[in-house]
Amino acid sequence: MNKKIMIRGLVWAAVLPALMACSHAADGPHVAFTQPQDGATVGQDVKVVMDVHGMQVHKAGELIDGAGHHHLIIDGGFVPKGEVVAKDATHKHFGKGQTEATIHLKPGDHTLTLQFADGHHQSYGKGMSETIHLHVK
Ligand SMILES: [Cu+2]
Repeated sequence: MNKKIMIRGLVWAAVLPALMACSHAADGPHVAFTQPQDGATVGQDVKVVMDVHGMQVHKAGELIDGAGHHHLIIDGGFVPKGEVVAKDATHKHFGKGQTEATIHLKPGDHTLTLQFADGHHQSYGKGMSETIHLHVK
């Protein structure tokens, strides 16, 4: 009996990471929110986990082919390719190469856009962005 339950637990431990893996259909480089999920209801302090596929995360400063860093844009949408991402209260840069952050949002409905940009903060465009909708309690 106990053994059966243990085995069931082991099966879940093996299956869960696969279920949580990136569900993007895109073959090319792209970014994705690991957390939170699109459409989620969250508290005002939101833990965000940012992922990139097909490119490398590198700290800001120098231009490196195939590398860049994450940005979060609150209620703004993606930044067109080549444009420098603004730096203000609603445009957050993760120029140290961070892939996790906690941001504060006011109650209500918001969009959160993950935008990858190069070492000079020049956007890689819509194809390297993802926008999700959040409801903040
Ligand atoms: Cu930047």
